[in-house]
Amino acid sequence: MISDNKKDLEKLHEQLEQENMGPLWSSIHELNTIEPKSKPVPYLWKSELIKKRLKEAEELLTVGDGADRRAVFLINPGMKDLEPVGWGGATQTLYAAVQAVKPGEVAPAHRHTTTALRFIIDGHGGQGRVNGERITFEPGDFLITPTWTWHDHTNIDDQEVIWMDCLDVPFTKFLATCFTEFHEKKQQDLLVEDDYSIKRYNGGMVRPVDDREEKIAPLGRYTWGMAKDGMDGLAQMEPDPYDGYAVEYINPTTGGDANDRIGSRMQRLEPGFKGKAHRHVHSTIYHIFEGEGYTVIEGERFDWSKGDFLVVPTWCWHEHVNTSDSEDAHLFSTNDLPIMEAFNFEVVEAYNDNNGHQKIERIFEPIMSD
Ligand code: GTQ
Repeated sequence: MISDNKKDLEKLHEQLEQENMGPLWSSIHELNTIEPKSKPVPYLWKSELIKKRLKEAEELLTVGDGADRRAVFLINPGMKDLEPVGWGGATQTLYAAVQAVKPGEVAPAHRHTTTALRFIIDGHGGQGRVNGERITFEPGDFLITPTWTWHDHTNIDDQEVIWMDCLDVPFTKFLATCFTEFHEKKQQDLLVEDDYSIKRYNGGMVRPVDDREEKIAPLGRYTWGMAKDGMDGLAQMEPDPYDGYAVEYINPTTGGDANDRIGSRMQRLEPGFKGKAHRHVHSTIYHIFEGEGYTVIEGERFDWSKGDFLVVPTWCWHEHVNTSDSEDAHLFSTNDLPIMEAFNFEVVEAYNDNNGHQKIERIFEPIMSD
């Protein structure tokens, strides 16, 4: 029984709050949720808007001369009160940003315990140095700089280069586990020949014999061609009902995710593909690399096209559709599956009603650039 003396109960609750305590009897359902309740909400950022703001930043700051990086990060509206110091959070674990490097700029070398990866969106002169290796960046490439690996970036072309960054910032900030170290030099020294790790993995699924031992970043660059070949193979068969032809980037010495705490995928939705809905505990950030279509999340339709970013938070029903009848759609995505799996949290559920499709009840209106 809980007393019906509301006044005295409220007084006790206030008293507890002032004394930095709380009444479990009135908040137990907030603690023990029947199912996961995500603070981050389904959301979409348009490419044009992000690019416009990046362009404005180009006028205002120079990378390597005052600014360490030029990147605009995504803040999930549901995360706003969780991240009062401005470090961004697209989901409760993952941070994403779009970074621009102008010709000749050098983003200085550093390393951090937060884990990082990049997906090249546009431009041809991008280069990175990772633990002493110079790595070429081309559009469609996926690059990793896992925990505590030195990294700096530059652009040797005459056109700007832009890419997506994804880091586990919200996760490491919440745990307060981030250490960062700045390199004494702006660009770290080259210790091995250029594209060393790419040459070592030229064969794809055969590895140099000394990589029997586990390494954190045996391969630094996964080219668009590798992902494309993988999807081309799958495309000779029936697509997965939820994700079409989807591959994940793996560490060839462990078979696990390429990046230690972030999962990454590339998926092809063939023309007219209409995926079925499911939900899972892990959260996902999608970058539309090519194509157009929409994703229905919890009954809301999110229309997307090339360059947009979309978030599917924890435990939200979602299904993807390619609206083109002639062009493939390619979605790059990052997820927190490695974190969920490490703690046995992952659960997947298929949507069984209505032949696997949600009813579209709302259409999301993104903020557009003016
Ligand atoms: O390029 O090293 O978007 O350290 C956030 C933190 C990019 C980077 C980000 C970083 C970087």
